[in-house]
Amino acid sequence: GKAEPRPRYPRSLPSLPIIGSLLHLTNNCQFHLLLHSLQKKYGSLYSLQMGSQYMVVVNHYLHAKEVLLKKGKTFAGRPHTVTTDILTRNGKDIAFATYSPHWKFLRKQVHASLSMFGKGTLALEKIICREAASLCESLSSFQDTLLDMAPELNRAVTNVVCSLCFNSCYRRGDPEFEAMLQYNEGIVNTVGQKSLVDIFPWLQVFPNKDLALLRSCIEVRDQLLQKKFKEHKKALGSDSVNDLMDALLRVQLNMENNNSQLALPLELTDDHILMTVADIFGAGVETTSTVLKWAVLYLLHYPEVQRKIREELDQKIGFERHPQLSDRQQLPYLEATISEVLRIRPVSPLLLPHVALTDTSIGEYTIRKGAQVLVNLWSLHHDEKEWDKPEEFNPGRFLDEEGNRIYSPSPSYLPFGAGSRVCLGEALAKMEIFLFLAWILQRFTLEVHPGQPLPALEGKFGVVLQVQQFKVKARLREAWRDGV
Ligand code: HEM
Ligand code: PLO
Repeated sequence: GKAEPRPRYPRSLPSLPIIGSLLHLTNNCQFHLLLHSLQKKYGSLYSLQMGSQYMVVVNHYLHAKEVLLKKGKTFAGRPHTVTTDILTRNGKDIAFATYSPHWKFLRKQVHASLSMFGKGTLALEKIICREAASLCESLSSFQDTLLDMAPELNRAVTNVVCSLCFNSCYRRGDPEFEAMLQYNEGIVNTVGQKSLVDIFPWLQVFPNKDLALLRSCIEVRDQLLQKKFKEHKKALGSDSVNDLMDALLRVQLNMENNNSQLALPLELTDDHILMTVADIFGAGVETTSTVLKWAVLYLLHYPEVQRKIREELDQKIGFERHPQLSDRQQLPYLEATISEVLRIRPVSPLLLPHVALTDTSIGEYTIRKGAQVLVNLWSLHHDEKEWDKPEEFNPGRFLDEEGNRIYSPSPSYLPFGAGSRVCLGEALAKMEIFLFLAWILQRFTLEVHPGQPLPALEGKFGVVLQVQQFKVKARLREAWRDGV
């Protein structure tokens, strides 16, 4: 008779010695770079064993698209990890929740609210421009001194998502804002797969400094969320839906009233609302501010790029009015620069881990149910067959010969992921990055002191690819001096 074809599994790294070196390397090496370099020896698709977890690493865009798009639903699971379970009350959010009818429903609701507050109205553009104006004001008050822009950028993006989620915003020095910055930093530094407890869950029983820090940060976050939640619940009687929290509370109310009409017995608990808002809030702040910091750092390293953006701004907008969203079409070089920043330093170099929900395959390889899949976006964005000199920062690669913007010169480019887990904030993030950079560069020249060494371009791998701290001088341009 005919024999069953034998399953072919991805080539696997020798497990014991590698575990040893992985654990050793993740502390000071960059996990995504390590996984990128392992391709040389093991090919673009390989597997490794992390503690008890079997992981498949995808480094080529064709495999990535199979996982995210063609078989997006099959690979829409997320792993349980110790730290994200603590962060999200066992996956009651969107980003870290595995596939379920609940997740699907919640994602749909949030998507709908975000587009309602976003594209549908001019309100969001107004909010971003209000924060851009305040950011520029702060920058000019620090004029000619070396400044760490991170807290200023952070406040600007925080206020945008704060308006979106809670219909409120913070002034500089507000203690609640300072507390938020602090707990966010703590969470970013402790959550995610690099921490050992996520590889060896049994380590949890031992006292763990990171875990204790994570817990205390989450406690501060929860108090803040709870306060907002109470305020919103109290005000829900009035008809207006002003923000994401209102919108979700309204959905909850409607569901309680006509649950019998729903096809599935879904419920939207208070925990789901809190964790989802926390997700959007955290994602909204951490990602956008990280991209802005990367953009500023690259503009310092490549002053000719900065000069070209300013020339484009001077030509198309001038000094009589502020940049607005409708200028995006007219500023292809700025748009290309943003695309290039997202290519060369992807915010999320390994996306978030995906999990196979059934037995399936990638290419010719068999993948078993429960396998974790890491899509190495870094490898996609630095593939030498797809990108000419991938480590070179060159916005021109996103432009055609006339300098008009082309969408993407290579299919090996997915800064926001793709498919059923694609980023929910892509439109919002792009609006913010565009407007903040346009406002800043219309008014300021960003520089470091002559002779001062430039901050390094290496990132620090974590739940986002972080920039190391650096200082800049924002010099007000000629046309804006003397109160013009
Ligand atoms: C997920 C990128 C900004 C909300 C993701 C993923 C990536 C990503 C790569 C993971 C996709 C996957 O696992 O396959 C980015 C980048 C941003 C950005 C590069 C900024 C330039 C934002 C903003 C928000 C947001 C501003 C909030 C409004 C989310 C959410 C998820 C997500 C909720 C989880 C989706 C899911 O698991 O179903 N993002 N993001 N992101 N992003 Fe973003
Ligand atoms: C950032 C710190 C917050 O306190 C909590 C939080 C929530 C959602 C996370 C975000 C953090 C980091 C960036 C993440 C986002 C969900 C999607 C996004 C992981 C941990 C990306 C880039 O995938």
